[in-house]
Amino acid sequence: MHTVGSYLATRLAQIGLKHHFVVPGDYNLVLLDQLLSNPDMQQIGCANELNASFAAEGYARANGAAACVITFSVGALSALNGIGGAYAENLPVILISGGPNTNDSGAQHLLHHTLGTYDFSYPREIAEHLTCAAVAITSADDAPYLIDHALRTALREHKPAYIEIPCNLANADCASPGPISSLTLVAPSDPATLQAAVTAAAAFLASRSRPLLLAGPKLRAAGAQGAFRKLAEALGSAVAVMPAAKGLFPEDHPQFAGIALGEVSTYGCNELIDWADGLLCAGTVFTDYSTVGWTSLPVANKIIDAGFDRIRVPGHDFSDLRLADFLSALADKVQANPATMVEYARIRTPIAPPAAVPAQGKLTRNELVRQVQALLTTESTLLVETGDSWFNGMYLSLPPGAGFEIEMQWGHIGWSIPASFGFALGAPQRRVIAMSGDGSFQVTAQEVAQMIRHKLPIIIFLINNRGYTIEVEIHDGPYNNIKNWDYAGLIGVFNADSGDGKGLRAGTGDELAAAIQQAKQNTRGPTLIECEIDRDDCTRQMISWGRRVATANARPPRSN
Ligand code: TPU
Ligand code: MG
Repeated sequence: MHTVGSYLATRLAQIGLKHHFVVPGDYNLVLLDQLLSNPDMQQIGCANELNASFAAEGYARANGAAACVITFSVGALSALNGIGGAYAENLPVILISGGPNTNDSGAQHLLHHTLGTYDFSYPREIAEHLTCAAVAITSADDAPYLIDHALRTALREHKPAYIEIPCNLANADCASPGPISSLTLVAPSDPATLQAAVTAAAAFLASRSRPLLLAGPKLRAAGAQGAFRKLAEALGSAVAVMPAAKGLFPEDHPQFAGIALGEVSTYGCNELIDWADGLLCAGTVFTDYSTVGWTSLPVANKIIDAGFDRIRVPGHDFSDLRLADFLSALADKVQANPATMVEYARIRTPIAPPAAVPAQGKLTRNELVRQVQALLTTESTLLVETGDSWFNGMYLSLPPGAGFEIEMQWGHIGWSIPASFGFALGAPQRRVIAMSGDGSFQVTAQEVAQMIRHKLPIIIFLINNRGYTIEVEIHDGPYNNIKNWDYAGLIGVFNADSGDGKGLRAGTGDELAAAIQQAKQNTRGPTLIECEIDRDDCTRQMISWGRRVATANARPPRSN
């Protein structure tokens, strides 16, 4: 026999979760006991709900899905920020909230952790805006149906879901789970629509003399990386990759033509996109950031927009198709046209790696990037934080198999620390490396303590440039100065009476090289390397991008 809580635990384990992230509270304690009773899942405590939601977000990146369990209202409202991030980044993170005792709903009772009114529905109502399914269970009878509905919708849509379980129902008896395939089966594309879409797309590409492929971040949620590669190899064109899709097409592939970010693309890539007369955009997301303040938005009649479940070819709009089905079927139909590849071979000049600077000299951003590049291997996954870390990371060359994670759509500073913690638990075989600015680190620093607790050998490059430099480049003011911390010293604080975290400081190239050596040897905990660089030592790309974004932000209101 199952309880509501053990039913949920079984389902979470069945969809592949080996961990769930929690912050306890009296509304979820009985539920946490029920989840603990499942031997296939480990419960992972976090310092606060924002961090727990980002840890789950990072875990979902590594593992395909994740769960975060928090208390009613006060816990949920903090976690919902990371849930918004999971929505924006297309990750099925399940937010599970404890809820009030069923006897208090509608009984004119006031409860703690609420607004002090008789309304207990607002957390679920808010969650409705940030998830693809938000359910509040009100009886053990309906629990299996509602839990399955939320999980199934999240897995199919690659979006988060919210499940609220009253504190007096978590251990109430309920039905046993049915076959797991009822949650995970994806409906196939409609064959007639698929054929029509492929015919239209193949005709469009055949009518272009210079077709190009552009890879976007939704390729991963759509499970379409393999199909995209198959299409690239059939068409033989150059392949440009958006920063948020970095790593989804191998950078050592002969057709890889660089990172596409408007005027701050890697060398030759923007010129190639301008020169192309037909673009197949697969899983792309065009925002003010990814189009560099709307300066590189592709013209609609020049593109095929192949989205997660919608394919638009000029003059056509097909929906309810699986992107992987479309790309794979199109690969079987296209005629090879390597024109953009030939052109790219003409204009590309191999990018010289940044030169090593005198090792005793003051540490520069360039030298830091050079040493991080040398650290990357097939086993590495690099997580880069909002700020110049985005730009420091996106132009690195990924060795075959290396991973890259960026939260460019939601862009919440502080994401990378809890997300690397979650990622490392979800992918224990990977060498996780995080790059974060000082300002971002101050938002979620406590989660380094969980890396210590779980002995995760994550390497954190903490770039201390004494402030919010990305904001300086967009719009400067006194608000961009922050209180300096002893970031390296903080690790001793977190180790306290037990722990093998290491905090190191690097002010020169030599010191950085030595610190990286120590970090590699520290297999029993995280190593934070505080890299001291000048406040205005930032990428030229962030300066140009920041100016364009500022111009877009400053457009005056349209007069009616
Ligand atoms: O490399 P650098 O100095 O730019 O990075 P750092 O030091 O981490 O500073 C990041 C500054 C920053 C802010 C304050 N980037 N974006 N923001 C705006 C912002 C505010 N609050 C949240 C939750 N997310 C944001 N992106
Ligand atoms: Mg900074």
